[in-house]
Amino acid sequence: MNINVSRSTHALHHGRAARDHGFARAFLEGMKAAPKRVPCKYFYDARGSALFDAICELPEYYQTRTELALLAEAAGEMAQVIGANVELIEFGAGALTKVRLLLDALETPLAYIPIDISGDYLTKVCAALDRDYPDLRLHPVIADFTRPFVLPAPLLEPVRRVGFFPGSTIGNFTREEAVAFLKTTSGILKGGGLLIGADLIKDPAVLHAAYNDTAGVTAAFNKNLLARANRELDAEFNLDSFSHYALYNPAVARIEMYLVSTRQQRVRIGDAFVDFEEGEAIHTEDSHKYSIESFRALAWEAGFVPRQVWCDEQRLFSVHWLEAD
Ligand code: AVI
Repeated sequence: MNINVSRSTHALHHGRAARDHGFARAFLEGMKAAPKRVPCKYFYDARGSALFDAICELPEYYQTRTELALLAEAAGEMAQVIGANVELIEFGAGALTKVRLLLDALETPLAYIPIDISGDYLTKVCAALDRDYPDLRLHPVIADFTRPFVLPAPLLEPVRRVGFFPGSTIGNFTREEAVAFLKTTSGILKGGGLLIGADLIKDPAVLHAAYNDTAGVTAAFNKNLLARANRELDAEFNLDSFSHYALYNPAVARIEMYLVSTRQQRVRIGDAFVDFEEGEAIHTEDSHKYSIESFRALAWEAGFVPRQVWCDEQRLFSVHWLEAD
């Protein structure tokens, strides 16, 4: 057993209770905004995470299987550019499925540091990883990686730290947030680099289908925000009186996701009441798509030197190696 879990200082002071409080505050503030909105990070309670895992299996949602195939095919090349004896840091680690492909190809990785906000889940998946990789030093960090966090001290000096950020989660950031996140990351990874997945601009019909699956899983994922408010905030949303609406906006190269009120209604949330016009929307998510060039430009702006890019034949998805000098 080689696991040493740490909670970053930030997570220690702003742990689960504060997160729930964060949801309450963000949700109520979002209901007062015009247009109404809720930050997409609040999708991921236990139910939302399970629904997202189901999305990743959908025939229309090409992203997960395409990225997994790219990693499986090119892990050897990726391991070459990453180099030997690295400390691998994964941002928003989740189920740890993709990293196994990388770990299998890397030459003597020294340590693996998955960062995730969901402590119970992270501890569980790390126990399984530890059984399969007994020689790897595992150091899970429970933290919201979009906010300041503390990394464990390096095992060896000088340390070569490499980041792993698959899944195109960067697409859920605004451009400004993405640049700010990458700037911070390039500082943490100085002397190493970042392997990052980015979904590509493509036929709008393909994008539209990926966020409007016929089984209705994405709709359930979107509506789970209201179900979560009912569960956690003593709210009374009638899920049948809101509809899932996702569209691709080519002018800004992003999927925009909304929950649209199908009628005029007043909804109680704890002691407060929120009014909806018929057709009024809550903006719940943006998922930005990039061209290979526009993603490389973003990386440059944030202080990385973009190097190798791997992408499937249909140009659906890309994985980038960005050097942090
Ligand atoms: C996590 N993220 C990259 C997903 C996306 O495609 O933007 C979240 C998602 N939203 C709807 N379907 C999947």
